[in-house]
Amino acid sequence: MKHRLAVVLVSGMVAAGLAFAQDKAPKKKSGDAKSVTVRLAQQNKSGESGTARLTPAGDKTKVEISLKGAPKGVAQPAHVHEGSCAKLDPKPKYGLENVVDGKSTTEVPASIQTLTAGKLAINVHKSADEAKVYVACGNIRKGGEAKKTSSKKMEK
Ligand SMILES: [Cu+2]
Repeated sequence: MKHRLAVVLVSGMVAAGLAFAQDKAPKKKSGDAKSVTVRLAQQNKSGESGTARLTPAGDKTKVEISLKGAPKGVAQPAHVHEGSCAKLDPKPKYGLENVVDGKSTTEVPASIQTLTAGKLAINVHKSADEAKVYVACGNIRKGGEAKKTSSKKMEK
């Protein structure tokens, strides 16, 4: 009797566990790689803001930065960093072409899945001499928007 109860309990738990696992499963894997646009917000009152467009190019990703308010003729270093704009790892993860007159195009040796899967951010520095000053930054997130949370559960 007691034994049987235990079996029922265990199988119940297994079933629950499976249901839980399946609940988490339907997250689209790699598959359809679409381009992602990252909004670059100004930092340190730079007056520079814009976008970085990430377009899949096979196992690489084309990153196109477009900034408004960038100083004319100044080369501004840009990188992909680990972390978020609020808390950036100062060591660049991937280098990007310098932003000149607000424009920069780079092919980064990482797939768009890789770039959007991790906690990465794109930032632009004021100049080579003043690289410590960040002028714009944007967090790379899937789909570009952080809105569609998976909270299907509905809060009441
Ligand atoms: Cu940087």
